Amino acid sequence: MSKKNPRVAVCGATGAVGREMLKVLEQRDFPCSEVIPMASSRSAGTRVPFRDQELTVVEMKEDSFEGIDLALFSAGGGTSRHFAPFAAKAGCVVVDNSSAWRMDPECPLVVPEVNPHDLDWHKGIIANPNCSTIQMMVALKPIHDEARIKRVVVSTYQAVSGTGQKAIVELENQVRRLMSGQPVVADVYPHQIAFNCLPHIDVFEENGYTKEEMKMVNETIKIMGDESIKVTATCVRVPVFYGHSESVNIETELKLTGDDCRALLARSPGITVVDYPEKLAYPMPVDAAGLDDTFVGRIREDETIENGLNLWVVSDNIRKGAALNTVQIAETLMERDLLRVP
Ligand code: 25A
Ligand code: L14
Repeated sequence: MSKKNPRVAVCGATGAVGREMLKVLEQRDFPCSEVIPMASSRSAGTRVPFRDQELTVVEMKEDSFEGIDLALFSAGGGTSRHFAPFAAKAGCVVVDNSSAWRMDPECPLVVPEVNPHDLDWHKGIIANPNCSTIQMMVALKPIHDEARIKRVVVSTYQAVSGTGQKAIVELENQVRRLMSGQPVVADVYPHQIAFNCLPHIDVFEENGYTKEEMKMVNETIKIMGDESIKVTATCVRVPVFYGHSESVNIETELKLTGDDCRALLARSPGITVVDYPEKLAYPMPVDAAGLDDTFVGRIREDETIENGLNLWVVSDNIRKGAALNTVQIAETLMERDLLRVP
């Protein structure tokens, strides 16, 4: 890479994740010579805050990527499938938040704490995993290295911000209407989300699981680079604004006591252990919102099997689950001198 700082495009800059990307680039003082916010024609001309200025959003087009070194995408799967190849063709490295490229064998799927080495073989498009998968990988990788995970049973409690800005507004509006005795309006979700739980995230597949559940199954295997790990998931939308929570039950080959696990996770990157039941201290989404780490607590041995553990894992889905992980991938590319399309 040339020694000059890269020009960076944020594609989908007006969305919940895109706005957070701008914030994370600013907070981490990401070395860039320029930031160009892009979105659909609907939002071209709107202004987004960055550092002490406001940047004007430009419409993303096929030829928008000339002279841009790095594009951080969060504009939905269809948009990404269409535009990312144009960017890569123009020599711009893409880090994409959507599900479009995750299972493509040509595209690394990366959590920097877990598999940074997979960036070495990128061909221009790198995928950022699903938010629920990312935080589970951060928590499980140290355990897998130490005791080999055989099977994972996970249930998620996912915030509405995962669906984007429009879902945040829908939950706010439903709460307001219900508290003033008016009937709810549901546009984004198929049912009322305020004061409710929906065991349904993304679309249903033929096997009866949702696409979100199958992402956790398939992405885990790709990120861990281990086809022997069995994962089964139930993904649930809950009326929380920011922060996904997960109840994770694991079975390991080797014995790891609760104390071993607590000590192991406490010294692992990107994790804060919050596990003081006597003080009623455990991870919660309202505490994790706006923070970078993955928080793990309620660590207990599963007494029904020989080598098993239960964990409660919480992280901000818009930060570690999306914008932060994307920027960390970009930072790792720079560190490894990989910011170029081979
Ligand atoms: O297909 P997938 O992978 O499953 O992804 C589907 C959705 O998931 C979100 C993302 O929502 C995406 O739309 N998402 C993706 N990865 C995620 C992850 N890892 C993830 N969520 C969590 N974790 P989003 O809200 O973050 O981003 C939407 C952005 O995409 C832009 N976009 C859509 N089509 C586009 C396009 N950009 C370029 N070309 C296209 N063809 C979209 O642009 C948005 O920036 P937009 O400006 O048209 O925004 C649509 C309308 O949204 C409203 N709005 C946006 N932000 C705000 C807002 N209103 C109020 N306040 C805001 N802050 C506006 O009304 C605008 O018109
Ligand atoms: O990244 O919470 O695959 O609605 C799909 C569903 C992002 C979040 C993905 C949600 C997502 C999402």
